[in-house]
Amino acid sequence: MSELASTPWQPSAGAAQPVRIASRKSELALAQTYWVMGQLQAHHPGLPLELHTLSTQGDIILDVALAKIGDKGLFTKELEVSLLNGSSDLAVHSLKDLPTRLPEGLVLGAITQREDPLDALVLREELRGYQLATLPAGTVIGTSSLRRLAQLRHAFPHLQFKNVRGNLNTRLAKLDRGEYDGLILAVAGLKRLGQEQRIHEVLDPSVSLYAVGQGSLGIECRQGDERILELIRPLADAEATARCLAERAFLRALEGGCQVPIGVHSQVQGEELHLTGMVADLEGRQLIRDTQTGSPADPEAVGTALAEKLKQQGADEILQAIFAQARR
Ligand code: DPM
Repeated sequence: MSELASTPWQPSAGAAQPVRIASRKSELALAQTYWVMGQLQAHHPGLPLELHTLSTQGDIILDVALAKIGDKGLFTKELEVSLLNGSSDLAVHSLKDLPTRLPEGLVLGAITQREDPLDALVLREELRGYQLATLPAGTVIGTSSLRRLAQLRHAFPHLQFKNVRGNLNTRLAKLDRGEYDGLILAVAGLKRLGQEQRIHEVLDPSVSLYAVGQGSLGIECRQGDERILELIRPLADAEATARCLAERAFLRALEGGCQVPIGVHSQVQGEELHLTGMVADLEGRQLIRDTQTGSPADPEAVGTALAEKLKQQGADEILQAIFAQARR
């Protein structure tokens, strides 16, 4: 009798159910999804993975200002539908594109370690050496983010701002064709695409706060899907999770989607979580900003308390005026 005969049958790794991963197909989205796939492979050698690429509304409607198409899940909805109808098992998003209220039945299974969350200025080559503060009056800066627009108008009234759409490479191509003098882009996206060397200036949070969740990836899956939740658990980063949950609770309490001038800056220092937030009007005339400190063990309480502070200073009135304007 061979001892092999008594060894229970073990399914080979290849026989496991493949994990079906939903992603947008832009170069940045794929770079992010490949990173997640690499992490899954490293933590679970032999786990079969299947990539499903989908287009979202935000990829299809390219000629309309982001602020005018509305915000609810512009870059995420089609991926969520594929989770809900069972054609994929997890979706990888730029966390900042993911609405703060998820559809019934889906959860944010993991928030990954954060890339630099700050924004950066990228200029035409001929303008090398300039910074936002020193650029000649009337210089044309491209962004479709109301958050960036409001804060930069506030700090640099001498500059002009123009809407820009398209994925990151499309935007850089428009800059190189001379359609803009400069662009404001997330450091995280530039780094992930290997375009970090194009950065001329990183915007200090004292000048411009970043978007909620910027620089982190959110992995979304079905609620109660224990197999997937277990598989993605090792990809969660404790500090990024505390910071991003505080930021998302802040945005949720202000009822803000991704297309409102709301920015944040967060830090974990030992047993303290610091969250700074701001709300501004579109002209950058009125800008309210404050800070709240609390425990990283209860990050959502920090975000909610900060929202309350800003509301007491008139944040609701500013946001209501913006919504009324958008409906017109
Ligand atoms: C959202 C905004 C932008 C993206 C608005 C905002 C930027 C639009 C623009 C919600 N999603 O930030 O206030 O620049 O005109 C997006 C980018 C990344 C994720 C590109 C970017 C990469 C950075 C990251 C588009 N979503 O912001 O330069 O992983 O956070």
